[in-house]
Amino acid sequence: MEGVAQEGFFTRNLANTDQEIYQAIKDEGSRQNEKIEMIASENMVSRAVLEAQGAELTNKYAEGYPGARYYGGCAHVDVIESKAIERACELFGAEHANVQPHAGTPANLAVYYSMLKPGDAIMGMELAHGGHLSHGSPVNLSGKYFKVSTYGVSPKTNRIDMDEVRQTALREKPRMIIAGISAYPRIVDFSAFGEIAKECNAYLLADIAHIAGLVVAGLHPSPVPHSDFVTSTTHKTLRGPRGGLILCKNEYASSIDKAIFPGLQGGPLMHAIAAKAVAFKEAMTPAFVDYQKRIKENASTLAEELQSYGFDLVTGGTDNHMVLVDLRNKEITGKEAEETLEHVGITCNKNAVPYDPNPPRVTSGIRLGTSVVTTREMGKEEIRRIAYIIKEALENRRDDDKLEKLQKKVEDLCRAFPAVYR
Ligand code: DSN
Repeated sequence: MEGVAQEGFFTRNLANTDQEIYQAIKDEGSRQNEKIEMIASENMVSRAVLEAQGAELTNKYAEGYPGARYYGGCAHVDVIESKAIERACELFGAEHANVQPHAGTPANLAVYYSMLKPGDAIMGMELAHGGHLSHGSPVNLSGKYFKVSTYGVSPKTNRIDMDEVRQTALREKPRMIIAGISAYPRIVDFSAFGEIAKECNAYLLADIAHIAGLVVAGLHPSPVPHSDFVTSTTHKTLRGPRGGLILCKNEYASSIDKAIFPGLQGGPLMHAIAAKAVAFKEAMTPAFVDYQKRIKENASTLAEELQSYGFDLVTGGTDNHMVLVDLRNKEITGKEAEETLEHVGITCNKNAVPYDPNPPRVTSGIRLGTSVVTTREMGKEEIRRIAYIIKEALENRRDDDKLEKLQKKVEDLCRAFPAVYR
């Protein structure tokens, strides 16, 4: 007999259960479809990844690892996590993978926790020059628990200066060096980082959160042969669900696994791990390699077009999926640019440029990425149109009629390249 409280529990859908949340999700789906998404750290997953992420696995506790769990009933989630681990290792040519980190920052914290003690010295890239909060920023746990030194980009080239990295490392003697970026449009020389880490007897952690897809496709040198640890998110160029990943040599496998569980996290999110496994499978295909090539081509086209309109780009161009625009010569702040572009339907983020005179909530730049528009199959022609809209919007930001016309152009583009899950 069905109890009143249970009625429809297994059958009633979200629309009939919770209109407010259902509507907000639908609205977000429409926003994603109707706007041009250029946040460099975002992407759109396949229908298959989305399906795995929303599956019954959300019900399962599975603390521990495949074959060594603290709960019964783990036979099927063991299959899933084992596949995810196997695929991650194959994809990146790694000896060991931990697929449980909930996101990129916990993945980094787990690496620190596995090898370091509070007060140990670490060295990471200056956040204001394109590094990441979890690489030793004073407002992050990594900056509070460790003695941090930083390297930055050269004031002349805006590129990482490997001589400076070496000198700082030899002087500061970090136990761990972090090579990784979140706003840097050029190749990271992991091989040179590896040499420096060896010379000063430091561990090397490479954080490839942004560039993992390019690494898989062979379009950015892999850090795996040069690093003790590699961390990544799974949702940026890699185009999987939101989540984290750690790769390491076998000698560190047990320390890393213990650092994630029981060290830092409790139960793994098995639905997210299933979605990671699906994304890793997708990333093994020639279509994925082709997709990464097109991301890079689109970023290069965007860079060339913006330069032709007189925009200054940090480092003068790009080697990856992102373009960092220095807006100072256009006399507009990053904040104003982000707001203006949002108004016409292009979503991006304000971003500090190296040696930025403006504070982080204002900034002098914007960061633009091409992962999402490339997922929508936009190519060079569409990128040219987007660059034109960006230029026109920023140069006519007080002209409401003009902005309205540009908004229509964005809508036309989005209609021609739909991104709707069915
Ligand atoms: N928030 C990510 C980014 O935008 O680069 C990094 O954590």
